[in-house]
Amino acid sequence: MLDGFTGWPEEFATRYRERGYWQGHTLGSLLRDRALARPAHTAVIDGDRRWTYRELDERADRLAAGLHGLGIAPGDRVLVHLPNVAEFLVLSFALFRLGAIPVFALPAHRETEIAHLARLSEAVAYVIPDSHLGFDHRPLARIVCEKTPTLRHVLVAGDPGEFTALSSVDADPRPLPAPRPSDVALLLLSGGTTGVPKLIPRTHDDYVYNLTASAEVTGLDATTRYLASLPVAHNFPLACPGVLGTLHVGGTVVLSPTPSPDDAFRLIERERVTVTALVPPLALLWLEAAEWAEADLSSLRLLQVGGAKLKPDTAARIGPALGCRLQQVFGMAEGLLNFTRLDDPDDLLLHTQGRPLAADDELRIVDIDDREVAPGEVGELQVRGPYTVRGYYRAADHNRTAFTPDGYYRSGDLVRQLPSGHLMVEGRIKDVINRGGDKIPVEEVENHLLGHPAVHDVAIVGIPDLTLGERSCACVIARGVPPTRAQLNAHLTALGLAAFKLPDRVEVMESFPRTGLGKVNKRALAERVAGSTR
Ligand code: OOB
Repeated sequence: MLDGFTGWPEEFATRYRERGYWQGHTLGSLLRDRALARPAHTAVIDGDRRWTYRELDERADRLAAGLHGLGIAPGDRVLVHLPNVAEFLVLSFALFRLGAIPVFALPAHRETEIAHLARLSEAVAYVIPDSHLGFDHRPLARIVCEKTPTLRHVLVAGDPGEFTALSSVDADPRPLPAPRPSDVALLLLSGGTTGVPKLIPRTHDDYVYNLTASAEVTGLDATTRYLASLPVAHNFPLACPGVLGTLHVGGTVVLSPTPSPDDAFRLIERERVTVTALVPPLALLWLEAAEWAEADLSSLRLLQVGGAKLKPDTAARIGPALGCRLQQVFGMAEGLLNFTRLDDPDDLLLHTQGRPLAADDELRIVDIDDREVAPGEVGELQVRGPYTVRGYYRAADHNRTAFTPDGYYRSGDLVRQLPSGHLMVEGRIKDVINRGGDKIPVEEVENHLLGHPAVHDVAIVGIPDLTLGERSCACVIARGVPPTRAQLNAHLTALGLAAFKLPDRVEVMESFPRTGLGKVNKRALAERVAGSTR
């Protein structure tokens, strides 16, 4: 078993097997089953490339053999930093089959995040595109190599420069030791915890359930043509039901290089896309673009929106403007997924973030002392269940506070639950800013800002924003001449921080409001900043 992985207690594992959540399949076998059933059906479309199920399946086998030949062994971690390209799928299935564990980084991540993920996971290989949206990944890989003693290979989709071309890692398929369904299959990045980013171990058993059950509530079948608009390294477009759920039902995955209406609308028309997933700010952008765009979007049947709270008035515009049904999704990489159902009445569809996927998702809504609140009241959502993890990877100390002694994950989200089981997300108590679906780990950015010579103290708070839901504001107590936003952001960029984490605004002040215990009172601070005009 992977060290640093907290599994489910035996009694729960037995229950989840008995009740059919864990069926003993691996992610690698899922593609094999489809390839046997419908070999000539198109599995994936990426630009001019169209691969059938047979082709994707064979490529995954050849790459698995090639990676094995490089010395990548079952249980080894491989840091995957690819955008929405067909190689992402081949590589993922190759690793699943080999039992090596992909660590999925987001395309926006840069040196700080990547070096941290590489070291935390002790990655043996790092897989990148040559360049993506104007950013050359090879110089970044050079730095990551210097900082990561375990890294033995950099594999490049495209022009490899001094590294190895991913396309050259290929060998005749050979029998490989198969992973067990209870093994960790992948590591996802947490959207928000304190301190440094955490990794979330997902097993074959639990992730196969995650994507299979998601495909079912989303109504996917072999006629589905799913457009991956959001970066597929994220749980939502990856497996809720996303690209993996689509392949599981034998549908077709269409990869969009960006979620912009320009790219996505063209693909929806050309490939007759039926389903896609967006975060709320992009849904707004699509609504605006649909007013003037000439593309034919009539094939679109369902738009999933999640990752951040969707406003009811935006939700109400989706059906009429895009000619498709809406599904709200409130999920987390740690596990729990909530979906509005396809036959939900409008009031639930527009005003709630859905209800849990599994009958065995155990939800508890609690007050500050972990006592359950009265039905319908707002409290923190805690959850355990057949696809919700029991611990972050290699984070024993943090796990003691992030999970309750009886194994519930403390989501940090404030919700209320309706008698129907549907949840409404009302806020959060974790120190994360949700910038339109991009999660900013506040403490991490504050720590980097404290390293700037003109910063004596700093506290980052969210400020309401019409499009993004919220933006970030860094409140700074200066040391000497107050720093400008440009200077602070140049500092963070030089450290190699993902761009979405850079403060949208900087406010210099003399002091921070404090709580009785002397901690920064972020709520009062946020009110102070929201009150000042700019
Ligand atoms: C998804 O996953 P993560 O891990 O990036 O972020 C999880 C957090 C949740 O704890 C919650 O704070 C927020 O994102 N969130 C929402 C939301 N969906 C996620 N807040 C309000 N309304 C929603 N609909 O974001 C994610 C994972 C799987 C599917 C969909 C989203």
